[in-house]
Amino acid sequence: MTQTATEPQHQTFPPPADLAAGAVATADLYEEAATDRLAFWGRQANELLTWDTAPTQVLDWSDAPFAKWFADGKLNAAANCVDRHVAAGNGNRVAFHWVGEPGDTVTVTYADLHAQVQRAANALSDLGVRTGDRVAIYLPMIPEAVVAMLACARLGAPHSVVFSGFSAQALRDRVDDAQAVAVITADGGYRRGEPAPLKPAVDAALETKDGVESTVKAVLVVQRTKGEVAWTQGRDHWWHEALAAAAPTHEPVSVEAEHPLFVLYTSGSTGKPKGILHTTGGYLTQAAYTHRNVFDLHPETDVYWCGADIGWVTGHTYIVYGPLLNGATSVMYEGTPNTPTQDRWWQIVETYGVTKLYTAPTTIRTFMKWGEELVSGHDLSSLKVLGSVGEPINPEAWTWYRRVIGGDRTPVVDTWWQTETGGIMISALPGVTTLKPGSAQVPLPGISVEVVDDEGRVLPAGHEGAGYLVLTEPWPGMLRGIWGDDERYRDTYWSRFRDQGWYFAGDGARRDADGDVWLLGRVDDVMNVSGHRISTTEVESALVSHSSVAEAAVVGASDPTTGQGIVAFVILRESAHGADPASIGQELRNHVAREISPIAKPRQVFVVSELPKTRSGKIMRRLLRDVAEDRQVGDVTTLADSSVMASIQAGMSAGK
Ligand code: 6R9
Repeated sequence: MTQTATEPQHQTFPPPADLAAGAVATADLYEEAATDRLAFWGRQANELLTWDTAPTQVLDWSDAPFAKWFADGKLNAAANCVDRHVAAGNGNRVAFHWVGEPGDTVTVTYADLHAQVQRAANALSDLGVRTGDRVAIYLPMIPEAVVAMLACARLGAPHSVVFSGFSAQALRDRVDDAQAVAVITADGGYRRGEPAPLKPAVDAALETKDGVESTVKAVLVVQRTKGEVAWTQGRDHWWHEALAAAAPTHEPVSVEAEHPLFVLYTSGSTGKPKGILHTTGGYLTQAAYTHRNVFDLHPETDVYWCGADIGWVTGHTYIVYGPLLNGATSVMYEGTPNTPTQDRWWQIVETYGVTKLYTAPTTIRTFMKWGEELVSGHDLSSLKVLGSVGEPINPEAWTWYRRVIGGDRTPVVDTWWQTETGGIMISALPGVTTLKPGSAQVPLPGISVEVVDDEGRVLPAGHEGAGYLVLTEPWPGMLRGIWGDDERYRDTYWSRFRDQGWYFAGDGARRDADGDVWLLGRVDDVMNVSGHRISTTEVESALVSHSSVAEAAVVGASDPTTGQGIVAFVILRESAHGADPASIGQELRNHVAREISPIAKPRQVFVVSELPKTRSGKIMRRLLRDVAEDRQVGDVTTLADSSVMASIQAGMSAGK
């Protein structure tokens, strides 16, 4: 495996002295966790959460791979996120500075959350929702989404948040799989400057299909856009009316640590989405611990902003549970970054004095594409730590993020984790780690990670090597299974390295001589060209290091001579628009050959105006592979914008 020889990758950035001096996490954490990992997690659980019954056990792994953490403890998630902060005298602290896309704003304090969550829990209970029942949440990014999740948690009714951009069919599939008894939705939300209706999708999803009735008995509808909605008497209820009619106080249900907190669906390599199950005590421990330490959270002074959607695990752990457990003040934004103008985010950072910002590489590269000028007009000096999540971040995007957004000052933490892991697993600590752009670096204290070869042999320390990323010890936030499918849980994660008892994450990784981990993308994204293993990320990174390229996606297309050939799809920067596609293609092929090696030289480079992405910002390489191999393009239903593939193909045939 060769390495991209781009400049930024070889730079390192020690922690800023002032940040290190006041950091909540110090190097001692690594030592403490290494000395006694379980005692370390026991301490985190006890210090970061408030238990009704304190746990005496840490881990029960006797029924592996089904873990029990803190099993004899009892607690309530909503009480931990809200009530205890109010009880401690922090009711007036802002939980969310919420910003609507049209420009309306709402300030939600912890006391406001407390009042609303209690009423919402009573309203759900009045509609027949009981502890253990599943509730689907299909809402835009409005404060009620947080209230809805916490109201479910207060009752011990696991929520299943379905991204509001998903179709009626996707909602029905998830409602059916979870056997949800209620849906919480809205009349609509704002997206790209327009009200986008949501309720019609719920109505369609809940129709009787092939004689099968949905399990949903009640639908709560938040009024957001005030558009016309169809109404099913007896089933549908306005959220504001139900809350007004509900009793104002509600006693949180104390549940066992292993009581299900939520099910969140994520796509696997096969068609049917997997309902990832998370439980209460362990998940919350990891959410609070990682949010506090990775973002160096000082709840009294920080203004934290995670730009994800609550329909994604990042929204669950780093908009709702982590920040609220830690008593943080957050920004929450409803809309898209370019509505009404492309500097909307920087206006928000400036207005609220955001100190910690967490987003995805795809968003960062979009901002790069839009140009630095949009940023330079804003005062972003409040920012102290920047985070990245969702895919490998190429060194160019990393250094741009640090330089342009972070004013050449802020650490950038690249955080590797999954829906399945519940919280961050691999990341630098901003006051401790000397950063290397492009590397997620080291497992957090308490987390055990290895890079292993095909036979499960751990790559020798002190040497460069590439292989598979595995998690060698259970961790508190780990999934407890796939909803209703224990067999699939064992097969998907625990069969590849069954003998060793390791969790297989499905990601390729490289370890450098210092022991730092570099994620290489999903293993199905690792290409094999003439017997050389080359990761899509590596080639993408090289392409993006060229001054003309804003964004790149690379796939391995079957090739009669080399096994696979590398096919690249690139979006050019504004400055390179109008360049001749043939000559720029040739130039980029040579550039990659120079940056990595001639074996990594793309067979073809297509200039496109957009890339197919899921709603969580992941490039759907499967679809690009279909194009590269000249096949009918497969299922596009999980794309954020299903018209992208048609425009790519139209552009390509025009260019042929
Ligand atoms: C949180 C989240 C999980 C997959 C994961 C990996 C990729 C996430 C990454 C990263 C490289 C990072 N991924 N963070 N790859 N560096 N910092 O994204 O969850 O949607 O379940 O995706 O995303 O491939 O396996 P999820």
